[in-house]
Amino acid sequence: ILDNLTPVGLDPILSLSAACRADTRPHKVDLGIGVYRDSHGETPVMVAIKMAEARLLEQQSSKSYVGMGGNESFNESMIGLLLGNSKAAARTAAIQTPGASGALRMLADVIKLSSPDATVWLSDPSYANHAPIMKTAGLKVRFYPYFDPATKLVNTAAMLDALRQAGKNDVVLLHGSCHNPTGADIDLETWKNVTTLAVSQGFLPFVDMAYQGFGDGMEEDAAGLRYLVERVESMVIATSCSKNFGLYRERTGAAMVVGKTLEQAQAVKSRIMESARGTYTMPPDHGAALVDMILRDEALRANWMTEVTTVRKRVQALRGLLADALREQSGTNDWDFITRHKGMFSVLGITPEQAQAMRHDHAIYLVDSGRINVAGMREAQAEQVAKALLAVVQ
Ligand code: PLP
Ligand code: TYF
Repeated sequence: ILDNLTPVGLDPILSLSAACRADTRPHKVDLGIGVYRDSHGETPVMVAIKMAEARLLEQQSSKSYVGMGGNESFNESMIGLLLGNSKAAARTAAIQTPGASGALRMLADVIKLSSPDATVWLSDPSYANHAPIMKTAGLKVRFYPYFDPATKLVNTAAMLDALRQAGKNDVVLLHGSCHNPTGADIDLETWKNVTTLAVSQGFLPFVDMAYQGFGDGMEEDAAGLRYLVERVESMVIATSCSKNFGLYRERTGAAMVVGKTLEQAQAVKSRIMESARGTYTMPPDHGAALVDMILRDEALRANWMTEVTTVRKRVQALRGLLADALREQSGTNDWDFITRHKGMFSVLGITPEQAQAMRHDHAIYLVDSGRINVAGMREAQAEQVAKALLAVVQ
């Protein structure tokens, strides 16, 4: 039965990291995979996580199963983190999932179950796994214009124009903040315009929030989502604790359903649990237990918020250093857009060939799409990255 399969290539982003690790040039720089690195080039366990882990080690008395919905206390905490004081929180149900990836798939499954012909609209470009996850769930995928190569910002007019064609059988996926891969976010006015369209055209908004706190702040990054959620009848949300809690490998995230009523949200949640049962059954516990402990403990929460602020400020500072180096070396302001991008990523608008030349000729690893992870660079490497970039675009 297994005779019909030929090997397939690995995930291009993950293979890029492996290629960088194998590169023996001492000056190599890994701007590929979206993982935060500190000024020592490491991805440390956050201090609040270490403290929560110590407490958990002491307090945990059983490793017995938790249940299909995961940790319900965590689910409630995550609704609070994303929706704040929004009234819509009262008609929201959440389920713990293996990362935002698990949430994306579970939500795609219930969309497919409820509306088999639904189309999911993704930004062009979007997170590399969005289309595969939606397609694997059997959904159709379409793209709306998003990134403007001329300004390196969002082409808001083109985006809204396209979304005017989305209707009741459509799902529109939006990045909550810190757009992956481009770094170009929509502003609050555009969130408002998308909200108006969702209400008038009846499409289902689907927000993927993978970097809350990495853009302008924990509350600020949720402002668009919170505007939207109060005004639409229903929507779905996928969220991740991989980046803002540094829990990557613990696979911690949640899927949320905002219904017309709490009963409707809970009914959809029961269908998600049915889908989870037929997929992985139950999510891993460890990461969710830590996140819940941190969000419910004032001191741990304050400690965590401080660390996220440090990370955000450092990435902003790195953007400044890179833009400064590019301005000085090129004698132009052409690269200033880097400081206007949010989160860890920036799409630089270079060609795949130029991205490959960065790797081959300069030992600087970035995705072929021209995306860099700004946090992959150390402060002292900004000049080197700028020099290589200007050399390949010449
Ligand atoms: N969504 C976006 C936009 C992402 O950038 C990522 C990347 O890690 C994910 C989802 C998946 O996150 P997780 O590690 O929680 O599955
Ligand atoms: O876009 C990124 O780099 C992160 C990490 O299959 C990632 O979101 C990359 C590839 C992948 C899963 C996660």
